[in-house]
Amino acid sequence: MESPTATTAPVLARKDLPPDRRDLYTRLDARHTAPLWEVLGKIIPPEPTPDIVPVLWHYDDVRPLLMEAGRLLTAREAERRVLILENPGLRGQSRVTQSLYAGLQLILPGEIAPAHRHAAAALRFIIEGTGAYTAVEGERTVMHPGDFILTPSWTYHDHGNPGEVPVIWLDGLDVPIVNLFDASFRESYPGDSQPHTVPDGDSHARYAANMLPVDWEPARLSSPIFNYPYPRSRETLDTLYRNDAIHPCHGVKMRFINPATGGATMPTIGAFMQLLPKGFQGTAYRATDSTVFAVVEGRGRTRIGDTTYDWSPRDIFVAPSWAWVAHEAAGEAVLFSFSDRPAQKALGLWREQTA
Ligand code: GTQ
Repeated sequence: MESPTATTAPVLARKDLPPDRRDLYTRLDARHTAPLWEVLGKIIPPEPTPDIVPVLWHYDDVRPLLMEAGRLLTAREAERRVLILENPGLRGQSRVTQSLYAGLQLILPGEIAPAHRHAAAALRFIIEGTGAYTAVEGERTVMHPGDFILTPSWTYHDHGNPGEVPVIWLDGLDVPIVNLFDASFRESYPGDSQPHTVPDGDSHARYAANMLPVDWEPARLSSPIFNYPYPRSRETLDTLYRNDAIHPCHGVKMRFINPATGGATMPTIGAFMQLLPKGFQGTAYRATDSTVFAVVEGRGRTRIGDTTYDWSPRDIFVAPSWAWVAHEAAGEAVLFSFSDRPAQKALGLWREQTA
C-alpha cells in the first residue's frame, strides 16, 4: 500500500493522545483508516450544528458595490455580473447556507448576459427595476419587482435589458447540492442569446391558468410555470389575511407549487411568500431548512438565536438550520424566502418545531 499522505491525520495533531493510541492511529492512518470512536459525536451530532451563521445584508450597503462592479465590467465580460452573498461562517465557499448559493445580479440598460446551461437549478427573485427579461428554452419573461422566476436544471438561459433602468435580482442556486454529488455540468450556448422562438406568455397560458394541456406529461421535475408574478402572490396573501386565522409563527405563509404535482417548484429548492400583519409579534419556531429571506414590503425585525436583525425593503437575511426564529412586523410586511426544504422532505429529513 502507498505511503500515507503528506498531511497529518487531524486526530494525530492532538497533544493528549496516550502513546499506545497514538501508535495505533499512526498505523491506521498509513492504511487509510481512522478510529470512529474519536469522531462519532462530530460526524453524527445529536442535533444540527451548522457552520453557517445568521447574517443580514442591508440593500443600501451592497447596492452601491454592485453598481460599482457595473462600471468596472460588462455583463457580457463577466458572463454573469453577480455579487455572491457569502455566509461569513463559510468564507470562500460561495455558499449562503450549507446547501445553497445566493447572489445579487445586475444587468444594465442595453446589456445582455450570454446563454448557457448548467446542472444547477436557479431561481430569480426580482428586487429592483423593470424592463429586463430572462429567457429559458426560447421563451422570454419580463421581470418585475416581486416576481419569482425559475431556471430549471439544464435549461439554456440568458438575460437582457432592453429597458431604461438597471435591473437587480436575487439569484438562488442549488450549486452546493450539485457539487456534493459531484454532478456538475455546464456549457455555453453557441452564440450570445438563444433564439426567441416561443411567444411571450405561452407558458403562463399553458400551465398557470389552473389547466394543463389535455395530454401533457411533464418533461422535467420542476414546475412548467416560468414566472410567478408578484401581483397574484400579493393578492392571494391579502385575501387570505382578510379571511383566515393568522399562523402564530408565520403570519399568512404560502409555498409556490408545481401545478402538475402540488409539490415544490423545483426538486431541490422551495420558495415561499408570507404576509406579516401590521404589529405582528410572531412566536418562535425552528426548522432544519436554513432559509434565505428577502424583504419585499414593510419594516420589522427577526430574532434568530440570540440576535435581532432589523430589516426594511430589499434587505436579505439568513436563518440557519435549527436556530430559533421569531418575526415581528412594524407595518404590514411581506417576506419572500427560499430553502432546501423539498430536498430534505424527499429524503425524509425535514423537521420543524414551534416554541
Ligand atoms: O444567471 O445563469 O448568480 O449561471 C450564478 C451562476 C447566476 C445565471 C448566478 C449563474 C447565474
